[in-house]
Amino acid sequence: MNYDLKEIFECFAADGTYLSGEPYGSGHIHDTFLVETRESDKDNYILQRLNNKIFKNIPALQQNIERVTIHLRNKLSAVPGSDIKRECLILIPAHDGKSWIIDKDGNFWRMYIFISRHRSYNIVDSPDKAFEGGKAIGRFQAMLADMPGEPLNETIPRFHDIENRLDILERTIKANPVGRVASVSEEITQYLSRGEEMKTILKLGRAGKIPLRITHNDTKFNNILLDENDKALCVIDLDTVMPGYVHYDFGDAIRTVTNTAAEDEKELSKVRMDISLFKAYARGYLSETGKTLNQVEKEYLAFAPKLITYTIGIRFLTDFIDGDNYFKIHHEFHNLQRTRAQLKLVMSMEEQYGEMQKIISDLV
Ligand code: ADP
Ligand code: GN1
Ligand code: MG
Repeated sequence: MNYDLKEIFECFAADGTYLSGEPYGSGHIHDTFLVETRESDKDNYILQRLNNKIFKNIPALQQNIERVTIHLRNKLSAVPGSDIKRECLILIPAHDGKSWIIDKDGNFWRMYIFISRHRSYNIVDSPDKAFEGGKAIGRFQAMLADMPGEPLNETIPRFHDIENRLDILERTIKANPVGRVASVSEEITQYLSRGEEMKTILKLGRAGKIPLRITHNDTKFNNILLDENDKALCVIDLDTVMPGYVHYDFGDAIRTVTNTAAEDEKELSKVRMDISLFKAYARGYLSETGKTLNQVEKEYLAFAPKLITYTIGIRFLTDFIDGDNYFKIHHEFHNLQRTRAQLKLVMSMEEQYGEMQKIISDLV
């Protein structure tokens, strides 16, 4: 699809003149473009066509992001030497004052300042980077802990609720809309056999042992930008910031930080969890949150990566059976490849679970 990026850019009250616009990044949800401006002393921008099949209420989504980014900006302004434009996302309002526009074809768009001189990684290759990732997410949760006002809108209902994800998988298997079920019977068996154990966090929440906090809910490592020295810079992709358990953020970060291969690695022997990266991330994370988390939250941190890797695996499997309607894919079996790689990673975590528990208990 070709969009008139210049015309869309000009709907926003940006500083600078449109020079060029190109697809950018490797997100699975929105269509993201980098817009460069003509003037070398003006910001560049990230323009996004929002996926409104997935996010059904864009005004509610944008309201969350406005609140969160303003709160973060206020916090950072009080820190001497902070670089606001790079340490927190800044939305550019449209000329009507709203933080999004609808184009003539009914597409929703929003625009952020492009965070300059950042580094973004899909695979993490050193404990130092993992540690910085942990600090970034820990600090993010800590800064949002005192955000005033009503709870945030639930932009995707029951997003990490594993009972919900298992229900959707079972319904999709029954419907078998594109006839793929028979081809994935082994994967279905493997995933379903772990279902009961994965309800642990939900049960702790229901029993009042772990609180709902403001969490990010999509902490894969490419949503954490590092600076030119590979130090934590900014947490991006705020679409799913809403009430959640800290385990969701810890788990998703570990899923991506510790994987020795890509999320969609075809060669499964390359996929495993690197425990040294687990340890480094946990150290960074607990250095920022150790004082706020309760005992039960801490105790179950080691369990969280299995849960979230499993949950994302279930979602890839469901999307494959459903005919690839949710995640962007680049080839026919992409979601299946992702499903298998996540399962392999769950197994690697299961093998190293004892060590993970020991690392956490030594740290807390
Ligand atoms: P998706 O939900 O599709 O993953 P994201 O909001 O994460 O969308 O954006 C996709 C990619 O665009 C990110 O992974 C990152 O590389 C890049 N990106 C997004 N916002 C910014 C920003 N403000 N500055 C620099 N890069 C950004
Ligand atoms: C999506 O938006 P992105 O690409 O950062 C997805 C996450 C998955 C992830 C898997 C809103 O994240 O939940 O964990 O893909 N985001 C949404 O890579 O569904
Ligand atoms: Mg993203």
